[in-house]
Amino acid sequence: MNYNVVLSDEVREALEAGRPVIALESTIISHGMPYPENVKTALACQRLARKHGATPATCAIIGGELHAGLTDEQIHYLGYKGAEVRKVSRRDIPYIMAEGGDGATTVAATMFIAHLAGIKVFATGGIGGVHRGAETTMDISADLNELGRTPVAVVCAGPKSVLDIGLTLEYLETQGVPVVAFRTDNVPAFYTRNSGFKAPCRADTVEELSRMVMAMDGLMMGSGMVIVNPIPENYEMEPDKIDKATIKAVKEAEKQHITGRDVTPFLLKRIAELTNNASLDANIALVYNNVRLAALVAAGMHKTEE
Ligand code: PSU
Ligand code: MN
Repeated sequence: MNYNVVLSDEVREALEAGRPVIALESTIISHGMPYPENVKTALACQRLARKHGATPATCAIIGGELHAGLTDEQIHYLGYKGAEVRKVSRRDIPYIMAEGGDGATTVAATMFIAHLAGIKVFATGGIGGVHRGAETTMDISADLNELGRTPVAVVCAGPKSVLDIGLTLEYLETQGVPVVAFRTDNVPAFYTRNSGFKAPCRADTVEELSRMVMAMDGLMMGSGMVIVNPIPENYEMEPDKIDKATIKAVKEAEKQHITGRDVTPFLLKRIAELTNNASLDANIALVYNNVRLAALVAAGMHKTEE
């Protein structure tokens, strides 16, 4: 077995030269969006990262090996196979490695790979969190514990409304994870810019964010951070519309006894269907927005170091 992360040429060269690199996840490709939009979006994210000064390292497990930096063919493969590819969170890594299998990595598993590779900033759409009803189901994403134990900064558009946002923030506080909102006082809720929950801290410049990541890293805190970046205004969805679709999807999931790793992909798919794919356009726009910010933050860390 190969315990080293397999780096693409571009990622290896950037890391060796000390140039900015950002991680990108792959569950969003296989389970988070339909084909072919998923492949198009993943490739566009990579171009966008480069444009803003960072080398993209899309992470996944291929043939039992951990990868940071994929070829276009590998991205196409994960997107085309979609939900047939196993969704891999931290707990699944040893199994997939031992089997020599393929896996699309969640935020938790991508953070793990990014850290092994020496990558400190990571962009995605939404992180997992504490699900509504977690007081009985105990459904709390492994993403939150990973944030408490792995020093990688994750740029996202806030917890999705399928989650209990208040409990997600409490859990992150317990895990010692900073949640910093970019240019807003409130925690955004993925499709909408304001969840109604006040953010624990706020930053108005990329430089502040870069310095926060450097502090986390320099102090060797051993834990990560969340940068919440609200969806661009022109893509924001109507809270009512998204709430209705969310409540319906959550009820359906309960009724159909959807559990474990299937919950989040089921909810994402149903909400897209119930909103006639308006949620998909919003999802793509917010991911681009996050990739851009992550690239600037990573590049900013290098500037500040000089
Ligand atoms: N939220 C989204 N899109 C996604 C996910 C979450 O809006 O694609 C994916 C991410 O990969 C995240 C994972 O890490 O779902 C969380 O799954 P779970 O709740 O099973 O931990
Ligand atoms: Mn879960």
